[in-house]
Amino acid sequence: MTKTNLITGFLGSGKTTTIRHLLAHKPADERWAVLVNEFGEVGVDGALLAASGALLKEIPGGCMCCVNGLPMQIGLNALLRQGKPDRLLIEPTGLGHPKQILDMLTADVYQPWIDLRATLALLDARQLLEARYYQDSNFQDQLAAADIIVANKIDKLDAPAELALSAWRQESLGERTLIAVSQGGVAPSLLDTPRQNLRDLPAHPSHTHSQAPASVLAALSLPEHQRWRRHLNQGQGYYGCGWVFDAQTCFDTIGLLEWARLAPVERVKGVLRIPEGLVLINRQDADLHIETQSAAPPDSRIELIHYADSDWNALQRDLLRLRLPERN
Ligand SMILES: Nc1nc2c(ncn2[C@@H]2O[C@H](COP(=O)(O)OP(=O)(O)OP(=O)(O)O)[C@@H](O)[C@H]2O)c(=O)[nH]1
Ligand SMILES: [Mg+2]
Repeated sequence: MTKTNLITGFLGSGKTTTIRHLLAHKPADERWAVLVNEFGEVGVDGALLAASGALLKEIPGGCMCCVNGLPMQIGLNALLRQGKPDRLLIEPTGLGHPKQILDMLTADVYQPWIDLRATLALLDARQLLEARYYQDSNFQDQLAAADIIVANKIDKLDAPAELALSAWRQESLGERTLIAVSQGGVAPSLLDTPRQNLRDLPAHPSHTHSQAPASVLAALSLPEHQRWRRHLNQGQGYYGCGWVFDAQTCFDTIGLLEWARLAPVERVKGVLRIPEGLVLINRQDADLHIETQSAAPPDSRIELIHYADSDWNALQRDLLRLRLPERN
């Protein structure tokens, strides 16, 4: 049986950062797998996790609790049967609700395969101060479903956020554990905590995505001779726009970083080719994280997500201008 944990938390709260930390600190003799599902069509978290060496399966384009869970079941079956991992970490989209996923993981069919352990919910306590977050049913359900609350980004907490966290703790934590960390610094041993939180969560039948189910399964690759492609997505009150560019497209590093820093959206994540190799860009509001690596990526991809529809054409025009002329 594969020990399995759900790593939930709202958009940009630090799920992928936590999974990267856990993978970097896992027992050396264990084989771990990650199933990651993203709101955007373009799938960037997989690229962020690619260097970790874990067995990886991505489900972009909506949330895996929808479309009868079919994409998730296919991904899950492939990982469990082919990979036979010792541990599986599942990162659902930050804009998804956990009930269907937990129901699926505890269904009879998975009993011989999955040993479900504690669910962790990442929380950026600054979001407890903003109605747009704390009134969001996904935000609430993710916290309600968790066995362990991981208050991440403590380096960023000011006095009001600390007060909000302490009030939330008194009102809502109950018997559960809360740990405060930065950069997802969770000890792997915490993953073995048994599941304790068996409360019945509300389902959200009205939850829909703009994409047809079939598109969720469609391989996201560029047709031959096409240099780039854009993908729009919408659901859960959020709007996303992602671009994929072919392997030859290379971007001006400084211009690209400025574009990513200033784009008037809540979330930016991408893995793109630059003259030096590749750049990983990960921005949640003003939290910007950049890493460079020397190997060129198989393609360039970037996703923007915002709580309102945005002028994607203007953003696209500026992004396209940052492509460097090709050297022969
Ligand atoms: N300052 C600070 N930034 C952090 C911390 N943890 C994560 N971040 C940053 O927060 C942003 C989002 O982190 P991710 O780990 O990608 O968040 P996520 O929950 O996986 O995001 P989605 O998958 O898009 O929902 C990135 O820019 C991270 O570098 C932290 O402890 N402190
Ligand atoms: Mg993520």
